[in-house]
Amino acid sequence: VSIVASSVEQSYIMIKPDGVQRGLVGEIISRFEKKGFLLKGLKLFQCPKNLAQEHYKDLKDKPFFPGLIEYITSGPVVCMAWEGVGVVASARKLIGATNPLQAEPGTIRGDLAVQTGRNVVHGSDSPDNGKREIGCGLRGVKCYLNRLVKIWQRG
Ligand code: FUP
Repeated sequence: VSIVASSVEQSYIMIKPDGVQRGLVGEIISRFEKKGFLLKGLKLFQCPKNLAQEHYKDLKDKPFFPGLIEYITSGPVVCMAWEGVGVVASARKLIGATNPLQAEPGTIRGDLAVQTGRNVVHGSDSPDNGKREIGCGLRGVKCYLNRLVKIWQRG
């Protein structure tokens, strides 16, 4: 991945059900925090089938699509919006190759996973998909955060 972005972007990062079940939430969040990106939204969420299909709509004709939807809906996921300059491409470097056996050591998948179908985390592949996927996975979260800020400001 070559990183040429110079503008502030948002990437949708989702810890998949295997990452949550294996207790890797803190480890994964920590890698994005240490890198220096900003966590803008987060929720623990049991993804319904129709939303999983919408999130992965570009892959709907692939033979692995039904198995992918079953996996993503098999337990809660952690949906996050991370913000920063070049975050979309950088997050994909931090995450590593789709097949964890080909992912470099030091990447999340390279260090923590072995199977493509259980690769613990998702990251948007473009700034436009970042916006679209945050709209899918974090629907409702932004206005919830804004409400909380208002409540805090009121004291
Ligand atoms: P990535 O962007 O690295 O998550 O990879 P893709 O968007 O190509 O694939 C999305 C998900 O589909 C992967 F995380 C796992 C699943 N997949 C398979 O199960 N088999 C494949 O051959 C390719 C992808």
